[in-house]
Amino acid sequence: MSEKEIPCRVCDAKIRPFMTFGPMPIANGFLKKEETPGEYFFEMEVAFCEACGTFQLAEQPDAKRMFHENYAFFSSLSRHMQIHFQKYAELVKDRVLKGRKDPFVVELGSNDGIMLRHFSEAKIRHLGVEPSKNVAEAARQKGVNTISEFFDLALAKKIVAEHGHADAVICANVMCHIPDINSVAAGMAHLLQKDGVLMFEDPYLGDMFSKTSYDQIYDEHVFIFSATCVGNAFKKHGLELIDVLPQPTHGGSMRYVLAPKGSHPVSPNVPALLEKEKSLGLDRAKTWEQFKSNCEKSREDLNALLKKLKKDGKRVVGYGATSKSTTVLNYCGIGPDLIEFISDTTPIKQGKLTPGSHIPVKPYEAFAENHPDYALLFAWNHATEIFEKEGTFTSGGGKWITFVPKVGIIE
Ligand code: JHZ
Ligand code: SAH
Ligand code: ZN
Repeated sequence: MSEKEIPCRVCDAKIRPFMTFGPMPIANGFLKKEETPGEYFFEMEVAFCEACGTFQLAEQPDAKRMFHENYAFFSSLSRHMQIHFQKYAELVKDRVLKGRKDPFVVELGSNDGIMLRHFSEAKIRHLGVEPSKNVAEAARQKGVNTISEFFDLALAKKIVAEHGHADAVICANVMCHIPDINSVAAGMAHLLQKDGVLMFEDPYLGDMFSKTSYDQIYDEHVFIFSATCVGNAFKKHGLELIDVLPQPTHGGSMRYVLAPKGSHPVSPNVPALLEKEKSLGLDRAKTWEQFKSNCEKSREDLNALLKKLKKDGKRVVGYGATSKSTTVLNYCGIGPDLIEFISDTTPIKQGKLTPGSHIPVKPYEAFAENHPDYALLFAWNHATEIFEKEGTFTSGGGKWITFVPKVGIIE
């Protein structure tokens, strides 16, 4: 336990970091060789607040260092995620918008328009709030109305003044990125109609614990949420958790449905999940001590496996230069001596080095045209989609290495 005391970002209780992952660069800060001398690092410590059940980073780099005109994550590159967001949009239309006159939908972190395009195509009034200008522009190209701003209470007021209140506010993998959750929750309460609905999904704390998927923790993810913490954080602002819907995406996520208190019935799923989180001890500091030792074991095992393969003269490359891999590589101290390169389909990442660990990122062809002996699956959350298309790698004798839930070679 660190000496340092910090205020909990949700409830202001005094808490202490229980673990550090060491100095970390910007997870999506892929860089050229000549940029490596000035590379930015912060100490990535995590803390857990027992008073409100919130898992959080002690320090997060400034938002503008992470989200800008060269943001490296484009949502639409995964075919399975395209289908996921089409279904999410259908659910919002059916469950929230049906029967409403000229409804208005706002999405935060709308990225390249992967979800909002389904509202745009259906001619539904919509607005994307997307501060990273390059991905916002990709969304506009798809006909998605987008403003490049960071959402907070002040922006919520501006949106209401210009467009009126929203029937639905939707988000995916963005709520857990915004440090001032009280400003966001107050902004949501202001933005929503009296009977409006807020839906958001993020990687789920229960999955991170059970799978030791510590790679969900990086600069952008200032929170790893549970229903306990979300319920507490939004209650103060008059919003009530009315449903929780587990999702298989991003290694196990939870979709939270909230609404102004008393405006909608509360599903029995909510008390059931709150009870389950208690029985699993997700709200206790002791659990996070266990998580810490699970992370240390995972780090030892991954290093041992990669060092053995190197000694045996095997070629190992990485598959998917994910944000998550920045945590794995820097926490485990793995560099280009153990991993030859990482293959990734994102043009803006290619030809650059991975943050901190400085492993070259190469286009997919570098993998496909010269299969290695082993591929370390950094994009493990997309395993189904990837295995579907990489049959020739395994049929040719190639093997996958994973580290979630345990380090090992997939036989
Ligand atoms: P992927 C990002 O996380 C960052 P990351 C962010 N913080 C977040 O929460 C989630 O997204 C939503 C490549 N790829 O989805 C594309 C292939 O090369 O796991 C991507 O660079 N071949 C906002 O970065 C990366 O892998 C493929 O076949 O951890 C996947 O990144 C596929 C499917 C992907 O998100
Ligand atoms: N929803 C997409 C994109 C997630 S990436 C998906 O699930 O695939 C997270 C996005 O949130 C980034 O594009 C980032 O620019 C955006 N973001 C970060 N801070 C934000 C804020 N304060 N308000 C709105 N969007 C934000
Ligand atoms: Zn707290």
